[in-house]
Amino acid sequence: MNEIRKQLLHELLKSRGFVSGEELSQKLSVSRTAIWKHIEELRKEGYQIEAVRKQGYRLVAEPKSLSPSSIISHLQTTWLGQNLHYFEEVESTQTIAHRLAREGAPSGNVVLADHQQAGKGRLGRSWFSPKGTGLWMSLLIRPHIPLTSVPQLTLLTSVAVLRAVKQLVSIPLHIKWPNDVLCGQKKVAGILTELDAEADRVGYVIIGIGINVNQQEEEFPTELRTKATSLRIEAQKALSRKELAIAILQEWEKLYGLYEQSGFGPVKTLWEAHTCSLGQHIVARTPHGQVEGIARGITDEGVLLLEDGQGTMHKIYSADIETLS
Ligand code: BTX
Repeated sequence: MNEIRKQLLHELLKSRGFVSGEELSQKLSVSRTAIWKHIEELRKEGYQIEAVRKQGYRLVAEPKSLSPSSIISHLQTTWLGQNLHYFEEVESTQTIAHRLAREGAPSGNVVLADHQQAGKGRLGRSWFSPKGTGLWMSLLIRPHIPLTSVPQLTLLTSVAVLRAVKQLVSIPLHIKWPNDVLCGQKKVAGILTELDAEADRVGYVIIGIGINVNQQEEEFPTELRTKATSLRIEAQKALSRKELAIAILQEWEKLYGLYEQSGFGPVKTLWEAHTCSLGQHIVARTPHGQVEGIARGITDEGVLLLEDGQGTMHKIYSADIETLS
């Protein structure tokens, strides 16, 4: 978002009443005509701004949509999401984030869309991403970590999502290894981590987060109704996608700060406190075959440890898991 517009919005939000055009033009070091032009731009984004002669401008209401300015103006992060790319419709926010990364965009760029026509899940699966009801976003991160540590970021993200949702609504949530946030047995959010790497060096990571926020049951395709749910269905009230996006970005930056400072240990502890996968008899379907056993824990790299009936411990890097009992 344009820097002047960002500051202008900040001034309007700060003041409960009118702020004169003169005062705004002095604070922002631009002409009063420029202020008026930026006000017009904000109105186009859905801000309701009252203008009264000799009194100035007053913010009456913020847009209900996921407009980037309304997110950034409330976002208390230092780097994550400060560069926010919003689209009404995209194929997949992952694709756009990859393109930005290849073009050299810095760590912390975020892509957000109101609707994805071809939302991506893992292993070539698709992610149902209807218009106006969910949160579909991708974070571009350039971490200084070895390739083997990338799964940690998926786990960190699931903790950030769960904690952010809990700030807004009190419903029971748990994490299913590696990437699902569930309410009961149904999936409310999914995470897709993709990376670009050379040898053992991570170039960048794109972390896709998909959350079913305000869908009603009948809005899900029939085949998803038994396995998917939304926050609205569970909480029995609609939630603000904007507030949720802000909470996720803030939680994510905070947890990542902890991760950079103290390593994976503290994040691992939080993940373990919220997971439903450990101690369960599960079957893991991996790209190399199926393993059945008890989920004993995760390693310091975020890899699942599965003990089979013969007592052999298997390291599961990527799989779909199903609980058997
Ligand atoms: P996954 O492969 O673990 O889950 C995909 C599976 O989940 C599908 O095969 C389907 O059974 C089910 N599913 C599809 N859509 C939904 C939904 N809306 N709610 C619940 N279950 C569903 C999970 O992959 C990773 C999803 C990441 C999505 C984000 S959205 C922003 C970013 N952009 C993008 O294209 N993908 C990511």
